Formats: sequence, C-alpha cells, structure tokens
Amino acid sequence: SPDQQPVNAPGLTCRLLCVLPSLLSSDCLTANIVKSHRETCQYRVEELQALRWKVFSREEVLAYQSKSVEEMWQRCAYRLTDSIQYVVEFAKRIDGFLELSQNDQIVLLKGGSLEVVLVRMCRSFNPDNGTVFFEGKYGGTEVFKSLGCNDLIASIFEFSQSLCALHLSEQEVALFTAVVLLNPERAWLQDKEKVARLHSHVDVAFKNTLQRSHRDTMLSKLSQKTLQLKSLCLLHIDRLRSFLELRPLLAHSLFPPLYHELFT
Ligand code: MHQ
Repeated sequence: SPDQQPVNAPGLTCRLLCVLPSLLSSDCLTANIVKSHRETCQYRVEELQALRWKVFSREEVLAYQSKSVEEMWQRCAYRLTDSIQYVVEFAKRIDGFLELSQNDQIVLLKGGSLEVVLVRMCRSFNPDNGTVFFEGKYGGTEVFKSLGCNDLIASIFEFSQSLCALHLSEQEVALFTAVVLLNPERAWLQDKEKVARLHSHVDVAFKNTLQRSHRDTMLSKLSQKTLQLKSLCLLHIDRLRSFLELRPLLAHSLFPPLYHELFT
C-alpha cells in the first residue's frame, strides 16, 4: 500500500542478525555429540523419570542384602559392563574419534568409560529420595550392602546427588561426557596433540553452548566434578583389588571379559 513505510534493507538485516543465532562450526560438533548421546544413552531421561515410583520393596532389598559378596560383585560388574558398551558406541559416533589411532581410542576408553558411566548415572538417579534405577527398579545404597564397599557406594551416590543439583540438560550431559572422554592427559597416548585438538574443539562447542544459555558458571562447577570422578575411579580400582586379593582364582570366571580387560 502507498502509506507503507519504505523498507530499510540494511537496517532490517541488522535487526534480523541480532535475533538469529549465528551458526558456528562448533554448532555442528555440538549437534553431532548431542545426537550421539541420544542414540547411545540406554534409557531416555523422561522414561527414567516416569519410572521413579517403582521402588524396591523391603523384601526385595533384603533379597539383595542376603546375596553373597561374589554374586553381588558379578551382578554389578555385568550392569557396569553393559553401560560401558553404550559408552563405547557413544565414543565411536563422535566426529574425529575413529580417526584416532586404535591405541589411543583404547587408552581413552580405558581411562574414561567408568567416568562417563558415573556422569550418566545422574540421569538414572532420583535426588528426592537418593535412589538409583538398578535392575528394573529404584533402590538406595542399602541395595549394594553385600558388595562390602559401603564407602565407595556412598561416594558414588553423593556424587550423583551433587551432579543432580546442577540440573544439567541432556545437551550439557552429552557435551560434558565428551569432554571427559577426550581427556588428552591420559597416560600412554601415542598422539597426545591429536587428542588435545579434538578435546579443544569439543571444549569450545561446550563453552559456546553454555554461554548461549547463560550457564557459563557451570564450567567451574564441572571442573570440580572432574576431580571427584578421578578419585571415584581410583577408589573403584582399589576396592576391586581388595576383592580379588581374597579370591585370586575367581577373577576370570566371575567378571565379563570387557570388565576384566578394563579394570583388572
Ligand atoms: C544404570 C544405573 C546404575 C546403577 C548402579 C562391583 C563393582 C563392579 C564395582 C550403578 C563397585 C560398584 C552401580 C552401583 C559400582 C561400580 C556399581 C555400584 C546404569 C548402571 C549404573 C550406573 C551402575 C554402574 C555400576 C555401579 C556404579 O542405569
């Protein structure tokens, strides 16, 4: 119509640019990592939350507590190994991971797969009552009593509780687990520089994502979590050693081959 304002093309472009998110190359990597996480996270987070009402009964908890130490270690080792297999699949789907040497892929998975499982565990954790989704229902630390490592279990549950308090989005869990996995400081890497480059790409992608959602403060909180992860993994190895010292002939028959290869 004649009384319409003349369109100022450059001004309009400026305004549009201000409201459109600018696409960075790191967004591509973020999308790849979020998709890889979604495809390999075992259970969707909405599914897990919908199951929170399913809690082990007193009798079921007692049944777990009356199992032998060996049976409970075996069960947990199987659950853990199962979760680790999904982490291996996650790693393989991250752009650039399969371009690393086979040695370095193995070094990163050996050093980082349990850390990733422990971060992912916060998705299966209900912070309202301190229970975790294990073998079909939610249970507290008392379910794991017969493992005989209450300190390790308590530390793992505390870690989950504190991670839940950060209210990480699925995107943040995906990027944080990728950062944890691609740690260039792992011993025995052949091409540390190549891992460091890949790690810094993911780090930039993570920082950009956090900045956009005004969650920059998350970075310092998560670097604290990285230290706690390291000590949890050392504690797991230590408790495993004590368990095996008393049962030297049992290791091979009890544990799944992958668990054996990763931790013994
Ligand atoms: C699930 C959630 C989940 C629940 C419990 C005996 C052994 C191998 C080591 C988690 C010490 C115990 C387990 C609790 C420890 C490593 C066990 C105790 C995915 C699996 C996961 C995370 C279990 C993993 C193994 C844990 C941590 O959705």
